Amino acid sequence: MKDNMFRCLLLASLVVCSLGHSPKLWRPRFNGKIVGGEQANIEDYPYQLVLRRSNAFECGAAIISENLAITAAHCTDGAKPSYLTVRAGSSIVNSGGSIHQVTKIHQHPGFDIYVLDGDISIIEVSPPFEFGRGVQPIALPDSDMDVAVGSSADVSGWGTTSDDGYLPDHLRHVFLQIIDQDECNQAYGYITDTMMCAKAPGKDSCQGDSGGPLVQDGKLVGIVSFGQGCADPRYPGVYARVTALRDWIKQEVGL
Ligand code: 4AZ
Repeated sequence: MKDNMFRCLLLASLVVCSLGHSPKLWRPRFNGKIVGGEQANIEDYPYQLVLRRSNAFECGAAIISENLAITAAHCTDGAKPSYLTVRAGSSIVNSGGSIHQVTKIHQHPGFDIYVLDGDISIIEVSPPFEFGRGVQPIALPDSDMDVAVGSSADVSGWGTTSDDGYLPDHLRHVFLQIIDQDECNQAYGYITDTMMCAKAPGKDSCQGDSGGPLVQDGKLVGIVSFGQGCADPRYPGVYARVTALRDWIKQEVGL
């Protein structure tokens, strides 16, 4: 009897302990998307790049001219250009398209690694992109473009399909709504003028989408920057606000 009780206790603690070790097992999972999005074809997102560091998937990026792309500063921070390459013209993260060496990094001088203020880098690549059906630049917005609260924007990438989830092989995208700056700051407390927030129920960018494009009306309005978790209704996704960084881009590379 005692023996049996001991066995029960042992079993119970094993169950409790293993639960304690894998709490994520019990978290709701969103169904296989960027988070909550769908598969996308590179021909519909021809500006989308894979940014690789030492040949491993690192981040997203977006083509802005024949030899320039934009990504997040936190994706290039501390890297030598020679460590970085981009893949253009492929829906698949690890194959196809063309590979281009990064030759120079223009990291925003105001980039702050702690709060991710000014989270933008322009990268120069060689050889230049060969524009075609799956390889095209995305237009930059004017600095006075109105990115209205409640308006829709399209984010794409090869990031995880749930918080701490799997990295998909195939490009995905999802539509989000731009949200009010004060509302976003209420969630985080350190939202600056170079940031912008977007969300939608059950939808978000996620780990690995960083550096990738958020597009509205054919213009690059945001760069995936950070978020607390993914698709958590309390925490919108945060993007570098390209309109606020527009003058720096012009000054830095003349575009
Ligand atoms: C990341 O770690 C990341 N939900 C990017 C975007 C978001 C969260 C995390 C936004 O790359």
